[in-house]
Amino acid sequence: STYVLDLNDKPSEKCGVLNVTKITENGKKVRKNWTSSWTVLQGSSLLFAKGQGGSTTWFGSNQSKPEFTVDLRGGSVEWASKDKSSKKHVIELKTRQGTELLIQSEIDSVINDWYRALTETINTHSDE
Ligand code: I3S
Repeated sequence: STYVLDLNDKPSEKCGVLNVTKITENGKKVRKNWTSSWTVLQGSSLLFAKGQGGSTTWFGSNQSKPEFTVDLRGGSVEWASKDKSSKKHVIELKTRQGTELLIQSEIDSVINDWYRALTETINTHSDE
C-alpha cells in the first residue's frame, strides 16, 4: 500500500503560496506592497520567502533564505475588516512586536486552513 505524507496535516508545519503585505512595522503604518510569498509555518514562527514557487524543492523545503520571519507567540489573528483591504479572504495578523500583516489567498479553502493553523499555533505557543 502507499502512504501519503501530508505535511499540511500538522498545524505547526504548513507551507504554501500566499499574498502578503505588511501594513504596520514596529507600531508605524507602512505602505502596502502585496507580494506573492512562499510561506512556511514552523513551530511558532511564520517564514516568508519572496517569489512564487521559485526555488521550492521536494517536501516544500526552500533554497532561498527567508525574506521575513514573524514570531507568532503573543500575536493575534482575525479576519480583516473591509476597510483594511478590498480583497477577499484577508487575514490580519498582529504580532506582539507591533508588526501587522495582511495575508490573502483567492482560494477560500486555502485561507481557511491558514486561519485555523495560525489560530491554533498562537493558542498553543502563546504561554511560552
Ligand atoms: O489600503 P490601500 O491604500 O487602498 O491599498 C491599496 C494600495 O496599496 C495599492 O497600491 P498603491 O496605492 O501604492 O498604488 C495596491 O495596489 C492595492 O492592492 C491596495 O489595496 P488592497 O485593497 O488591494 O489591499
